Amino acid sequence: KKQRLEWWTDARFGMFIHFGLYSGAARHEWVKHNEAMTDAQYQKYFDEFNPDQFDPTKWAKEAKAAGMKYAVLTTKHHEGFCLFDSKYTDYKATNTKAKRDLVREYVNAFRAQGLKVGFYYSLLDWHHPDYTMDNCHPLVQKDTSKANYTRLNKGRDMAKYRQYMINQVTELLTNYGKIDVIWLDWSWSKEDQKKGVGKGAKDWGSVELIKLIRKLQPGIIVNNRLDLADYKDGADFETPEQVSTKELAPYRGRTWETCQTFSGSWGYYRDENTWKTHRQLLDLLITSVSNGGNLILNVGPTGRGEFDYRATNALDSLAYWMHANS
Ligand code: FUL
Repeated sequence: KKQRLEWWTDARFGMFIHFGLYSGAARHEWVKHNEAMTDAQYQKYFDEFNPDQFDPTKWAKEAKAAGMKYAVLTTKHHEGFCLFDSKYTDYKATNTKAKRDLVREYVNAFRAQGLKVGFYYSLLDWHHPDYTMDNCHPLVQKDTSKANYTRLNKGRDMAKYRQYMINQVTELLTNYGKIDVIWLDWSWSKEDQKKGVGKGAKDWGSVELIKLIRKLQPGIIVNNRLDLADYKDGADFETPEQVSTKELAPYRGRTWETCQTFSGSWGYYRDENTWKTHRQLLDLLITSVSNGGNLILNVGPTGRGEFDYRATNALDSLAYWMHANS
């Protein structure tokens, strides 16, 4: 474990990229949930998905200039849409106006810039017909009564969805060469699992998944959201999300990566006005590194596939600081 983590602990700084159908909606990657949309209502974002400015070489150059050493891209977020050409679904980028396997282009572009490549893969899936509904599903909303779950979950079969995940993780870890990080997202607390409103290791088939991952990519680094606390060859690192700089000190001595956004949401949110200042971003980086952790800073490209000017400005400012100090 120590050996496989060597490059990663040395790297310290990475780029998270959240890109999907929600990027076109431009108001949070949870928009389908937040606005309780049905598949039919969400379909327009698939029909209009057309990232004509998608150029991962540009992204990779900005990441590299800012001092980032690796990246993690959402191959599938909670909405269920796949940026890669999966054999197991039609809900994928190759079937949109993009007509391309965007994951392949990302992998090639980032590798060519000398950056390590990672995949985010959502365990939650708000599109798959066999995914059973839980308290985060767009269609559940406030009615978390047993009767509502029973009604909504009629005919859904998590065993089939587990097989779907196995198939897709196999594709991702077989068809794109060496993958350096896999970021699986996420499991509920033990209390929510006990109450029957949230999912964990049993629902995901986590032990089977991790065994498969380790078999397909022996050097890969895995985050800790599979609910594998009881399994010894489980997670490699902890993932404190959007915590303040004050909350990082207790992580000293552990293996961790704090994930952070520019403005609050992960997917592009055009009208969010809570962007961190460049000084705050620098503080986050310095505090993370000085407490012995990594920082993975997120960019949510626009629906057209570009970085928003505010993101580019922030990365430029980090690049300037890196240039002056390293
Ligand atoms: C969370 C997700 O629900 C967010 O949308 C985002 O992907 C973040 C990194 O993890 O749990």
